[in-house]
Amino acid sequence: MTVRIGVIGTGAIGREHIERVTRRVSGARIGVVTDIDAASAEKAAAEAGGARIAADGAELIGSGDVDAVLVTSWGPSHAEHVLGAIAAGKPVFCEKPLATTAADCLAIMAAEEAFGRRLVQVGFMRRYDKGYGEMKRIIDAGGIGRPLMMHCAHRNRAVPPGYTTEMAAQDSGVHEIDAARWLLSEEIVSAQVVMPRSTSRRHPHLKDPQFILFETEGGVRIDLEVFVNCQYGYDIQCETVGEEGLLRLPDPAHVELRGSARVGTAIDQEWDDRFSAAFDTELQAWVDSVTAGTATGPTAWDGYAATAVAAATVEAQRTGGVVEVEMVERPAFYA
Ligand code: NAD
Ligand code: ISE
Repeated sequence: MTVRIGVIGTGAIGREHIERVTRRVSGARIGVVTDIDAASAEKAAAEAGGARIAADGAELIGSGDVDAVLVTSWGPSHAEHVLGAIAAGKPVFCEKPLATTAADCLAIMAAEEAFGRRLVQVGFMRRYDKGYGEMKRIIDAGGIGRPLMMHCAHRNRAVPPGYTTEMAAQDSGVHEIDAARWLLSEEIVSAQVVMPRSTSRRHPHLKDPQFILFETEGGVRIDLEVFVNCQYGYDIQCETVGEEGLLRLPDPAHVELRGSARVGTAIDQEWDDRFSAAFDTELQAWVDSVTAGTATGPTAWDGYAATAVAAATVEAQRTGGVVEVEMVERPAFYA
């Protein structure tokens, strides 16, 4: 069976995923695309080897020639498309965030539960990165004993003018929120944000960098530096300290260059370089799960939890205090 995928949103990551499905993922092809920007949809349709263009997300979801839906539009539109796919009984992969409000995430969870089986996979690709995967296996096997602390950094070379202070939590830090929950198998219960002085290399409205401090239900402390105008590259760091050892996320392998009295390796410049292999694995896993008829990977609950923690973090940016995360109890459906 070849899964016929419909893509909603043909911007940066939409086009990346179209390319990946067309060239590197097996068992699927891009059948239909749509975007509110007609020129972007046309370009993407051509790149997909002649995909059909649907008028909008609703038409695409309802089409008989779409088996599964890939949502890569702007965050605020995700809930509408994901709810539409669930109503049509079609598997849906949604880029992060699942939705921009906890209420919308809860509506998605309720719809999926009413449907009776999982249809949603959320695009937290770090779970498919080799280094994060090894960290998870070792922590789960007790290789560093009981985890106590986690030190993380999320550095982007630069961000566009539309990037806001809140996005440090909602758009960038949300990856660490999911990774920490997943690595530690614990929920995050509070957030606090400390603002160092800002870099002069930022857009004037933006507070950058930021230190975010999280606490899990079991008392693990996580510090996260989000620095989205660091200038030198795309740099993701994660260190987990346990009672009997420490795990450090490996830097991506690059050849070592010796010359001019120095030794060094390249630093990836953008997220799509750093996590390219993880994205490939993630989308292959999604296609395989669609073929098998059993959803896998990050769930709507994971999407909800990440959005709830990001919301508390945004509140903490405003108040400067420790803000408790407001979350419902995990439904048995997502156990
Ligand atoms: P983008 O602005 O480049 O592209 C978004 C596209 O969606 C645009 O072409 C826009 O016209 C289209 N669009 C918006 N609303 C639409 C709607 N209702 N119907 C159809 N098309 C619509 O943004 P992007 O960088 O590609 O990000 C898209 C999503 O992917 C965001 O949620 C973002 O957080 C996520 N993302 C994830 C990662 C990751 O590392 N996993 C990286 C980048 C972006
Ligand atoms: C972007 O949306 C992503 O998800 C990238 O992975 C992240 O590094 C970047 O900061 C976000 O803007």
